[in-house]
Amino acid sequence: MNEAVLAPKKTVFSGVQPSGNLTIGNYLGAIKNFSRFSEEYKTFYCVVDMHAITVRQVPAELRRRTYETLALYMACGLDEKKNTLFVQSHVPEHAELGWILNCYTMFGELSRMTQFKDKSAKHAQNINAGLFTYPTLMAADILLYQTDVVPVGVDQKQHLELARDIATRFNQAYSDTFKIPEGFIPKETMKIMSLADPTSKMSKSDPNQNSVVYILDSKDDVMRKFKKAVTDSEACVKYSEDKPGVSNLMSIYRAFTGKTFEEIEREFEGKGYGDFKLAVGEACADGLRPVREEFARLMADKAHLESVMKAGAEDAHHYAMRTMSKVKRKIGFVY
Ligand code: ATP
Ligand code: LTN
Repeated sequence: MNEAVLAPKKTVFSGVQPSGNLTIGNYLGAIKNFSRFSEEYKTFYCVVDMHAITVRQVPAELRRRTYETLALYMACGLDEKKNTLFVQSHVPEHAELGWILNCYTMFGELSRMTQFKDKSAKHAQNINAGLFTYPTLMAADILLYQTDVVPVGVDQKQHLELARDIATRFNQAYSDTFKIPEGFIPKETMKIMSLADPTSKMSKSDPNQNSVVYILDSKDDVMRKFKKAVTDSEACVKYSEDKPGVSNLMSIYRAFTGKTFEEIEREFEGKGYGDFKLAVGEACADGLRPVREEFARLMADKAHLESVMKAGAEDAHHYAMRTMSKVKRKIGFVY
């Protein structure tokens, strides 16, 4: 018999928080890459609502965004028949393993997480324990499914390394229990920067709406935002570390058109930033249009979204239970 038929598929897991309107950073850095794994891997894509409540959320908005994030996964090309799409709080093993892993994670390790430091500065009135232990819940998400590959943006690299450390520590204390996951961080789009401040990450929680292009922005909004994007005074389309504004726009243009930096430089030789920004806006709006249309269609049928999340949770639960029973036996719980 053909060995390839017998070999189990490798597993992919990733998650997005339903904590705001998704940006082209989320799209290019994460979601757009998810579908490349659908055929050859067993894929789990999760809407991580339990992570989202580490920051205060308006309940009705959190609920709406949970549906929207699921619909966006699907609109970005994730077929529910080929991918397990689900909501984190529907599979209780995430919280269960999260607690257990808290007991295998050091205070010092969590204190070094830059996302915790950034978010505590931003939400000084609400530095809750969940914000602090956010990375152990993320480790639980990943390790529950014996994940091989985790596609994320570069900002999640530190959390991923912690997940690997926790898994290694647990495996060494008992015996092999968890797969050690690898990150998949595509170089081309690993960090899309803010249009207003190209030295900081484009983030869905940025209060300056002009600095962020949302996946669901209208073409007019997309064009207006790119037109206003901060560049420099040189008026020369060239990729360079000391030209972060233009370089960021070039990365976005490359991601939407598939052109190389050299091709882009040639295309805009002798032309000003005005022409270039117009072209970036067009390419981005054209790339997002099918996603926006499909999203609107999916959001009009809530019952279908509910059936997708229900089937996804049942499938995920089946795999999560297997890991949980192994973990409980190893640590000495009466099981
Ligand atoms: P927040 O602003 O609320 O912290 P976020 O925009 O960083 O949120 P997440 O839900 O935390 O969004 O991230 C979802 C995925 O998108 C992650 O894999 C993250 O690495 C990726 N991502 C987020 N912003 C960017 C960006 N600007 N460039 C590339 N990838 C990004
Ligand atoms: N922490 C991630 C979201 C997230 C995640 C995960 C990503 C939660 N659990 C598991 C990959 C794998 C974020 O803030 N972007």
